[in-house]
Amino acid sequence: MIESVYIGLGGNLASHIGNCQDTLKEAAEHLGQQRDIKLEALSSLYRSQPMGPKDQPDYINAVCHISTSLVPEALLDVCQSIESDFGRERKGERWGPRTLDLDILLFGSQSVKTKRLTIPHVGMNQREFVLVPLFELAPQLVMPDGNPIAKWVAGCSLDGLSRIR
Ligand code: A4P
Ligand code: MG
Repeated sequence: MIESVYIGLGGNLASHIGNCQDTLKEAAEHLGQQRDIKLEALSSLYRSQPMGPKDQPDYINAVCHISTSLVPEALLDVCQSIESDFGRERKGERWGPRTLDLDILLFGSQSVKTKRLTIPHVGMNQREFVLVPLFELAPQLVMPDGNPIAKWVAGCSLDGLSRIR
């Protein structure tokens, strides 16, 4: 079965690819080149203030839409291997700076709750740097709680978020 999947991309450190903007665009392209994954769309890039520790650079965030026949755990493996390829180091600090973070936001209408994976992604409804690019790609989307995404976007604070032209 082919599922429609949304992935959140974020980063706030340069990688060997270049600055964060180039890293995110390249990572989305790279994702679309993997077996059984097709990149359907990438949102605009957004600059956002860090959630969590404030002593780190601003983030660049985006959301991409893919279609895939992979199961969720296999897609997570692909995402984590791309994060490593793009210079991601896990230093144990929660919400610390990183070159690339790929979060599986929505996987069709599936809910997943395993040791490695929680889908829908925890906290996505509260994060303007997820909701706004997701709304750009899928303005008619109905969120897992049954509310239209427009309602969530209208309720979130847009302070500290700016679309990069
Ligand atoms: N994991 C569970 N569910 C998922 C999922 N749906 N997608 C597990 C991806 N991974 C999922 O993630 C920790 C573990 O989450 C993984 O091993 C996987 O099995 P990680 O990428 O190693 O660590 P992390 O990203 O630091 O932790 P976490 O809790 O996922 O943080 P978030 O929610 O990703 O937030 N500020 C701004 N402005 N923009 C950002 O993008 N991102 C973060 C990280 C903090 N502050 C930010 C941003
Ligand atoms: Mg993460």
